[in-house]
Amino acid sequence: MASGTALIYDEEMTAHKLLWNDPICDIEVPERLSFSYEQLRSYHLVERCVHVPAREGSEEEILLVHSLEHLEMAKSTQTMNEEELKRVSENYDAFFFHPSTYHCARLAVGAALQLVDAVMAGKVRNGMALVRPPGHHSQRNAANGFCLFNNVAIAAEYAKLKYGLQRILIVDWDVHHGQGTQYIFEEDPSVLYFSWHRYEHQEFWPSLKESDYDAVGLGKGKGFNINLPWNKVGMGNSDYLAAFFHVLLPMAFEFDPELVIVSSGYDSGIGDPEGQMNATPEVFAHLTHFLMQLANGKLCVILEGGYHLKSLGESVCMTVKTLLGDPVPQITGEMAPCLSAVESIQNVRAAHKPYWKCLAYEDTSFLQNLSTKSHLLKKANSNPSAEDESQITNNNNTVKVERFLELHMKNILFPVPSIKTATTGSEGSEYFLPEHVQLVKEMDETEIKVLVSGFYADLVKEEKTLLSLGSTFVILDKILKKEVCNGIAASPTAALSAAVAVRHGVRFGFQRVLCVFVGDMQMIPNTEDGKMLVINICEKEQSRKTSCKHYISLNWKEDAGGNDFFSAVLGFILPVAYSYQPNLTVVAVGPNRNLGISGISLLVALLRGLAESRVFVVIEDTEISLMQTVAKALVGTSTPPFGIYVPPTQEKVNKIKALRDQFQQEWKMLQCSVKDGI
Ligand code: X5A
Ligand code: ZN
Repeated sequence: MASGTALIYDEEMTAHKLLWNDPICDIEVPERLSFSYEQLRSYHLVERCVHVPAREGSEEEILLVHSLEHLEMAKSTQTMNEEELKRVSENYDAFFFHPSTYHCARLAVGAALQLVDAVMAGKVRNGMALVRPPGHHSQRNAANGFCLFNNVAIAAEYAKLKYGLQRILIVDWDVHHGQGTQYIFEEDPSVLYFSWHRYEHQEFWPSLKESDYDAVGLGKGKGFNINLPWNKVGMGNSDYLAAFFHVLLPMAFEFDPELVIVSSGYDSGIGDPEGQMNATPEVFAHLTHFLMQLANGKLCVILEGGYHLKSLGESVCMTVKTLLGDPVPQITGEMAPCLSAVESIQNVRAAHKPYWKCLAYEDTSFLQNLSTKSHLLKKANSNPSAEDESQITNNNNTVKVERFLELHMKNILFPVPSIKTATTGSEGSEYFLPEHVQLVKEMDETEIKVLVSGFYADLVKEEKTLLSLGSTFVILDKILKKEVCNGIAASPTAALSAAVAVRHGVRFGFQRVLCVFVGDMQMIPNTEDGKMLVINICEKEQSRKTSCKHYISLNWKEDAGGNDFFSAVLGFILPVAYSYQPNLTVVAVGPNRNLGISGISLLVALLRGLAESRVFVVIEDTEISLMQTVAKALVGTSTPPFGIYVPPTQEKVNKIKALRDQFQQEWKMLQCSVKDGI
């Protein structure tokens, strides 16, 4: 299994720059690259990555996507004087040529291809390429929006050709629509293209009809182009996360890509003059973490836009840190998507309903408006509401932005434990443990008694039960003291261990502990004080009714031979968990588990996104392969294979929908339609 993170940076790409006055283009500066790299250096991230050199992309490689005329035009600019350069530049919408532009653009293409090679050849697991000029606006025969060659599109075609890939996912989280990429793959079902973008009912550049949610692809490519237009500025962390939970991730898991490429623009981050959005750098850690669960972890991140240097640099660092497997920082702010975001999410889900099984049972009957285009909806929305507040405050938000980034600094500096995962085990168990897992000694009986008597006095009488809690305490303490990030224990009484762990965590001072139970659990902790949220995933209908906000029972029996649990994880469990924002997560796997190994490890891997990756897993099942796979998911430096994804049945989809309806008032990240009263 490949490990390591590639970083590609070549100072030569800073040579491309604007030589004359142009208020549209003057934000695409060389410092975007050098400052991001400096920032990576200052967080000591550079030395933790595998340095991969850039190279010039060959003419042949550029021709995989572009026309010969386009290539020849670009080549001819190398020897032009300023006046000539300016004249050619005027042929395009928002592009500038410099004598070094052609060379830089070839390096940008080559850097992307080097990254694909490093990942596909297994030299590294994932990586990032810092490149200029960017690529996603560039079209077969045209430069556009600061882009000359479409680096990401060429990388995808190259990967198809050289490695015979049949399914590639391109995630474009830049704030602009990568219309160039859309045009290139519009009819190609082997490339799933997802883009969210500032749209404002077609008022924002590039102001194209085909950037709207109903552009789903053409011919054989129908269903493989996903546009999520943002019709308001000020979108934030929860809007982006909701878009991933309810649009991109379900479709991506169903697509099951062999490689994921990110068109990684950070102009969608806070402070950016183009995007005017509010998402903080931490959100990019989460987005990266989600995408790392696809394609066996094969993830190539390639820089596109991003024009607020500080915001850009911090977001790049968040991305690389996450690629390296570091704990995922906690996200701040209220966890509820705004009405306009939910509207867009609902529209794109409805538009894609015919093409994706995970959306097949989507209720669209209430949507008489589906054919109503965005610009018509706009009229209905035009009276000022609370939602416009973000737009208003945005006018003078420099102070706010600086404050956000300052807060963020606290986050990125949280200590990274050198050993991340703790476990106890019998003699010899170190042989089946993945790297970076530390074996710890169990506690002795007296120590345990003292601890337990503090809250479960009755238990102190039962010697055997008591002893079984030894590993729970020892590991949990290491997590609480931040000596390790997370841990795993085998226990003959998983439910009890989990209950004790939760109480211990609350006594330690955690305000919110998320507790996920899988299988038959004899003991459910009392959730009345709101300091814990229990999600009980069991096969049998529970006698206890699921009416309380802090106790949720989810009946699930995974289909044999496939993993359909991802639909419940993305559509329900993660949205609830992200709404709750726990400080600690406890997962207990009891007897008669109703989920397969891949379902459980996917759950654990995704729960690493919460509580700064503080997760304690206790497994009753002594099956070595389950322990091993879950330990791998916890470590974060390798991705366990999640098996074959099977789309959920109608019954399952309806179950998720019913739960969503039941809980979306309490746990707002569940909202993905405006149907009933938001
Ligand atoms: C790569 C990128 C933006 C072009 C904006 C032109 N391009 N107004 O972010
Ligand atoms: Zn952009």
